Amino acid sequence: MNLRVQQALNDQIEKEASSSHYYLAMASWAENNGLNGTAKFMYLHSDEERFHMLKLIKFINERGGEAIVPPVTKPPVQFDNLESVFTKLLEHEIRVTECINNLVNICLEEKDYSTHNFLQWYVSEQLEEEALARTILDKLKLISGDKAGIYLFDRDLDNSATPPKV
Ligand code: OFO
Repeated sequence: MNLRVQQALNDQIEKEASSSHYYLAMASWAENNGLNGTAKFMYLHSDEERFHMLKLIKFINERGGEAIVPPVTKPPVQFDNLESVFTKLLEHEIRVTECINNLVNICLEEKDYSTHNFLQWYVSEQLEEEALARTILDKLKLISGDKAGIYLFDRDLDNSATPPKV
């Protein structure tokens, strides 16, 4: 496969692995702070990012390229509060969207239309993830640190979290 595209896809594998680890750290923090609904949401989100990584690995290898499994960097252990967790999640997703857009652009420059087509799934996924993060953050801003509100918010997340799409 085109080596520039392969390198860019391998870079994206690293981003998806880091995302999975980042959300795993958020899940663990939430679990340790009595926020079981948030923990469930983040564990599932972490699984989803791992699935995004696997999908890239398989795509590269199936096309005769060489996927590289990256080392993972240590994510934070502590977060200030729930609003800060979801603010970081949204900021992270916005950065990932920029990376996906850049990747799509490389495919166009290299005239690799099948990888371009494959990446459209990621383009839609990023739109959904950003929208979800914004909706959750809007709710947290309404609650504004109110303890009863946080209890109900966390319970709602517990009821709404669903396993990743595969
Ligand atoms: Fe992989 O979708 Fe979020 O980062």
